[in-house]
Amino acid sequence: KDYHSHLSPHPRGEKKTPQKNFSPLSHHFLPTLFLVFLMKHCFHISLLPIPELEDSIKRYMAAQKPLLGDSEYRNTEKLAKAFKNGIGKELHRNLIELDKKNFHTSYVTGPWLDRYLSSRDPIVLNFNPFITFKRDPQESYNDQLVRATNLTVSAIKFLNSLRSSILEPDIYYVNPQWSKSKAFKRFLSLLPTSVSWYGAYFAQAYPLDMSQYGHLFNSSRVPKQGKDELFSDHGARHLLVMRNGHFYVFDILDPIGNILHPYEIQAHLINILQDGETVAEYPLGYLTTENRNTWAAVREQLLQAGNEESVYKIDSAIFCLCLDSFRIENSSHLSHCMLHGYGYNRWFDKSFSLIITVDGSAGINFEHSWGDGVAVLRFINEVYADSTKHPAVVPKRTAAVLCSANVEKLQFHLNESIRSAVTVARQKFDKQRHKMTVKPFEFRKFGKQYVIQQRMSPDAIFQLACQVAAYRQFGKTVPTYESCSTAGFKHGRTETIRSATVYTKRCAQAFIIDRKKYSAQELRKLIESCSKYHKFLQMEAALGQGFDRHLFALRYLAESRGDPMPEFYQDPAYQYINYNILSTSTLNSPSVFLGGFGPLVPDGFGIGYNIYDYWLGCNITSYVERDLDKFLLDLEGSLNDFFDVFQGRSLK
Ligand code: BUJ
Repeated sequence: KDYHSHLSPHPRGEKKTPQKNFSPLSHHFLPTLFLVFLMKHCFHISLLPIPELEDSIKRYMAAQKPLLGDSEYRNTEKLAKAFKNGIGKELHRNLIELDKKNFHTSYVTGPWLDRYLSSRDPIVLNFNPFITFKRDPQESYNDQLVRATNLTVSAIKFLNSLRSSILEPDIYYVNPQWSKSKAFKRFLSLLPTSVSWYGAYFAQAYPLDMSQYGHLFNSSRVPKQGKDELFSDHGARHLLVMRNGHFYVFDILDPIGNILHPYEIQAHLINILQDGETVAEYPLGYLTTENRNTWAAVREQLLQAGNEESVYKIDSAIFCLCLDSFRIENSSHLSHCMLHGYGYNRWFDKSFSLIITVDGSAGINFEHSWGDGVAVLRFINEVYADSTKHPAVVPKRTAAVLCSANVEKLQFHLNESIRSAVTVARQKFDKQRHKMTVKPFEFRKFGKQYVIQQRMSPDAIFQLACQVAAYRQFGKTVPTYESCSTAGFKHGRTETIRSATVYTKRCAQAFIIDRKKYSAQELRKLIESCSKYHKFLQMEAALGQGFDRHLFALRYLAESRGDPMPEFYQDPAYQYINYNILSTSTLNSPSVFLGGFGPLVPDGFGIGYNIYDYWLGCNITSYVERDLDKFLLDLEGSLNDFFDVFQGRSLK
């Protein structure tokens, strides 16, 4: 079945291969993925593919269908056709030529980075996501100082592995029990290097792009007028520590890359904790919460006022360790703390900050332009595993001598103009953060295992529940973004899964408007069709066969050629589909407790979720509390309805 066939027959009249039960995790999907990777390897086609323009337009129209009325749809169809046969064709040809000339990277890397760096919106709340670590299973290790030392040491061990090129390749394991086993590794080591990759492919272990790690350490986003820049200095050996808005640095590596003794690191942190007891009078961290042009201007003033060296030390530090001075009260407080904090003890421009509170809660807030969730998650997993299995320091033991000579407190010369910029930034940030609500939600009636038993996709079911909840709230299907990694390709970043579909719309209407008219069996069929189509879209996106990045790159090309913006992009329907009311992302990890990110639009939701074996959970952000409570109730209602249907009960 051609899943886009509800729109029009395939223009060339070609018959598409049947696509059944495809999902990145299903068995049907894997041979395809296997073939793609094998081909990539054999023919050295390792780049993200540029989809056929015709396919992108078809996928775009399929995604528009549930969002538009009949006449709007016809109008958009007309514009899409004209684009496909006119300027779009030329742009597409041009994009392919450019891509061929830039063999070292993917067609989307430059434009996507540009999109991030050109945005003038504050990065906090709008871009930087957070991910928190689970607590250390040994409660006494959750002491702030002990945890900060252990996580820092493990993070530096990761850095050293990366620098010595001994970090194991990032691999997506389909059968982790087998392919991660010692026996498999032994089998691989016996193969000649030239064919060992094939061994990995046969074991269904797929390598992922690791180029983003180049910006994980020693890096910062630097504000500039019009477009920011990414800065890295891999020669720097110091750690940046923030405490109550004060900045401290100390060399954590010696000149040949050896890490300081863990108890020495701990002693430095004790010094910092003792020194920075009161909040700085003008905490410069607030400036990183500003509009990027405003911040760029103040930064220039900072440099001119004689702070170049201190600013350089912040930018080039290996990473930023934020030692917060309060305890976490509940999950919602934890999310607020990690997503935006109180502003004074953060430097949001840093590639990532490791944040640790008094009760030992720990998390990462990361700047998004340089990398995506997959890279950060691997780092988090390894740091968590190492810090809990091989802790560098133990509780209730500290270094005998607390030498503070090696810790430098950064000093700044601030003039009136800079001081007032800090005050203004603080006022704006405080206003904005008070508008933000974050709430976790847990559903305990079923999880991954149960949905798999129903022969459906867990991800599709959660996405469908969001669609039904949104339909209840907005009375219509709304534009939805689900993030999908394309790290399976060289320099791949992400593609969008458009989880609002004609199938989910039909299903939402059945559950909301006509709920009593349908039998449980009929409703189950509707859910099944959503699940199948979602799995298909998920597979397309993971293989770089979505439409969002392709259309985005063509638009970027038109802009950079100085062309007038094609009518296709001026269509209100194009603007609308990119006004994503629901922004969603999921991750699955044994080390993660919570995660989240702000909504993409002021009246939308940011939904981070995870589907565990026997339950599912999400963490939702919104700027309007009232809406969020209702959304959560509707989400729960939808999941309860699905459970009734799965159990064969009709709806009441
Ligand atoms: O798509 C992209 O290009 C990148 C996306 C952008 N966006 C945030 C807008 C979707 N970025 C990511 O997807 C990174 C997100 C990283 C955080 C993910 C957090 C999800 C974990 C939630 C666990 C919730 C558990 C709740 C338990 C009660």
